[in-house]
Amino acid sequence: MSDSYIKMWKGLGLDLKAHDMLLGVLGKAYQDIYLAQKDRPAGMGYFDFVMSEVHGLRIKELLDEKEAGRKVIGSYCVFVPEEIVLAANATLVGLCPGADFAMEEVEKLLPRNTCALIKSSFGFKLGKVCPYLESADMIVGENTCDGKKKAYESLNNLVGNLYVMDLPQVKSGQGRVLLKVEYDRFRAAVEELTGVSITAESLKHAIWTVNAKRSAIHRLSSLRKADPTPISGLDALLANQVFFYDNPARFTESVNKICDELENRIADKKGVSPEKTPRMLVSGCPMAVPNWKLPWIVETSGAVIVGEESCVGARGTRNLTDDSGNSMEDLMEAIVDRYFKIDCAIFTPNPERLNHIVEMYEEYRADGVIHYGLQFCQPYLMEAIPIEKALESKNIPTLRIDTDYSMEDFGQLKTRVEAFIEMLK
Ligand code: BJ8
Repeated sequence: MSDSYIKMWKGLGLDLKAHDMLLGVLGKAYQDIYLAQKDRPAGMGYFDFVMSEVHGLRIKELLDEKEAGRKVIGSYCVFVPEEIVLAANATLVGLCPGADFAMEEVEKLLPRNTCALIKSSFGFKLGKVCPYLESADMIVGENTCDGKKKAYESLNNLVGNLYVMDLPQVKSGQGRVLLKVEYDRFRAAVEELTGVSITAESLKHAIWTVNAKRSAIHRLSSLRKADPTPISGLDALLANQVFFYDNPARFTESVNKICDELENRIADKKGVSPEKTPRMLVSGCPMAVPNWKLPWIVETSGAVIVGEESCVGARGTRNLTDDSGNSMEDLMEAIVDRYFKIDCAIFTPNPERLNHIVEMYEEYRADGVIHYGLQFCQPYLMEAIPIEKALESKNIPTLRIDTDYSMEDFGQLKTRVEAFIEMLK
């Protein structure tokens, strides 16, 4: 590791020993899970590079931006509108981690039966191993599930810059009004933080930038409908994960470049697995870096993942924002319209999500659905049961999995996934 990175991490207050350990585990997992795959598109080289520098070069870029006066805002949820952040000349980064860390310390602050996503967010703070969190000028929490809502009260004691966004739980007229009020309040808070007044022009420009990023991901997703599929689910998931960290314009360009390559692969009938390999749709809780356990199991058990109905996937990127308005009010309304469509399980009732799962199952020509729920995640685990029933009534084979970030259930999960795939053949 270069001396300048060590200095940089020290400056951010990271625990160098713990951080080294984390990078060691991450590097090994990446090697075993990602680099061991065969026939990867050459364009994935960019994402391999990004991952190898995820705590290095990208952090240096953020710190350079900060030095030049730009602010960094961290978020834990796809309800935080990147458009507003970019319009104020700030950068948005995702903060959700996908690995357990400092669990003993975490369980002094949170009950054991808290989902792994929330626990790991605390673990990365308490263990002092997340340079994104430590670089952020503002950390945005959101009132989504009860776990997050209450956890932010405790997080507030650990960080000095938490901003909490309230969110509706019902898709009603009043719910939409609340979202609009909260997005206006957020806009004002971002303006205050950055000292930049957002204009209709800067907001419109930011909408274009984020739409371009989402369109590139839509293009990538759509190419996965081909059989044989030209890219593994693991690699497509990685692109969806990097979505939350990378410079938006560079990300868009890199994804589009991969798509050019995938189009050629499809024309040549070249896939990552043979034609007629069982195709899976994964639906449920978001998978943050380096949570690759389930896709790794699926894709080393004779199937390929063709879509993610997840916030790190289609749920997070599905809709574009209407950019036709020319006033601040019209553009803010368009942003509210776009985000209000997100079908997170915190909403009640939430029928859109089931419709989207069925739609994706058909469009991506999947053979089965794996519902992925994190243990103790009430919204998704509660929804999983009626979803499984509804899918089965439509003759859509479904496997319901509850798991966490540990590797303890790896063997048991693999046996269940293999049996499911066998049944689909
Ligand atoms: S919009 S899915 S990113 S809230 S896994 S912390 S729900 S107990 S992550 Fe999410 Fe926003 Fe919704 Fe998407 Fe709670 Fe469940 Fe834990 Fe979760």
